[in-house]
Amino acid sequence: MLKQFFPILGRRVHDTVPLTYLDSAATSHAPLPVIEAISNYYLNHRSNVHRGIHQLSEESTQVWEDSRQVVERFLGAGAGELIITRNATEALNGVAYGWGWHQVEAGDVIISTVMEHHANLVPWQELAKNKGAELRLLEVDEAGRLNLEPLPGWLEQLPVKLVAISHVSNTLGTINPISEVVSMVRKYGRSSTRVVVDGAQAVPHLPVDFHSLGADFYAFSGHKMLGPMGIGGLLVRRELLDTNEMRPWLFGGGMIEGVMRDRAVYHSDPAERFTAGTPDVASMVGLAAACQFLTDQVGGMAVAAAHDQKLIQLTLQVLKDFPQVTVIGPTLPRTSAVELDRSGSVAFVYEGVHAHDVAQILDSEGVAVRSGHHCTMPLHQACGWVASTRVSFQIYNDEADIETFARALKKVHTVFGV
Ligand code: ALA
Repeated sequence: MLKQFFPILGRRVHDTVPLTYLDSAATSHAPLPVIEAISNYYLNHRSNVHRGIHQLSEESTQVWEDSRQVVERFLGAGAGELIITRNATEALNGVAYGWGWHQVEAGDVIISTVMEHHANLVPWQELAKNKGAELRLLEVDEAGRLNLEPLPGWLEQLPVKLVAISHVSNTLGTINPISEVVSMVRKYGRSSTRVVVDGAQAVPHLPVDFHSLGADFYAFSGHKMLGPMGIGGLLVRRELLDTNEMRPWLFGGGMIEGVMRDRAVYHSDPAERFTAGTPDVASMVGLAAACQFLTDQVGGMAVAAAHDQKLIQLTLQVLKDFPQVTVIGPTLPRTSAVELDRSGSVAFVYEGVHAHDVAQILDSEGVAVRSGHHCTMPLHQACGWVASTRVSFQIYNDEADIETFARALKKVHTVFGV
């Protein structure tokens, strides 16, 4: 029983009701080994990294570097390919400022999709606006899958500099075919066209191998994958670092080899070059502990993905008993030969009751979900939804949680009569 590693899941809310936590797509919980790793760092090793010639500083530097290696390996990245950030949003902004600011020019095209959460859309709007570039969005079909049909033509005919796409949609749950998109970009795009993947909702549930996916950039957050809040990363294809195509966007101490009165020489090692200022070592230690937990206690990401599929199927099954509920995103596999291409969450519209009211009733029964637009306003607008309610999962959720959710949802009907 993995729940025993998460003491917070044993608490009650509203004084009496046991908590049923189904909001892990917003933020997951951290298991005891992650909390203990952070606490152990503060109790025994806290000191600045790469700065002191004393034992604590050396220990701190060692755990910082070891943690980086653990995370790089967990995601199938090579040494130095991880830029450590506060979260996926900062990682995506890093692509905009560290790459886009000097690569994108007036007349260029940036392609994204209407299903992106705001972190993988607003930076590109800002970049396009500042550079005089055009932002084009791929649309979704009725089932909640991307319509990739226009992509080869756009890549062939337009000066496309960047394709920005989420691996898993935080609202539809759709798993996008990243390898297929990367292949299209390599086949039809220019040699300078880059692909950035927002992996915030994929890394917590799916095995992710950066090199196999073939993307140029891959962003993720620690707090959705059982790690601490305030730590995440950007994986960057090594060649882009070595050729200086991807450049630092934060400057100061720690990332330099030498500073003159009027200029500075930046560190040749990318692991250093992209770490300006004192880093959040404790959170990095916690993130590495989360990767270790997912590998050792959970049994690896294939096990996590299978567990996630089971919870999705159960949720889709219980929602069939609610004729007033419309599920958002794929509910059937694309073809009979493949698994359902969705992950992490099930969002729905409850006909006749606003999503915030649904969430409030669920909360009164101890069931924590997210309601509203989930930071995907363009998607909600495109699909004509005012708001939706989303249940989302992690490895600590079980069948009993879905049953509690289904019982609580019946109360919405009792209260609102619809
Ligand atoms: N993007 C996060 C979510 O989906 C915050 O809830």
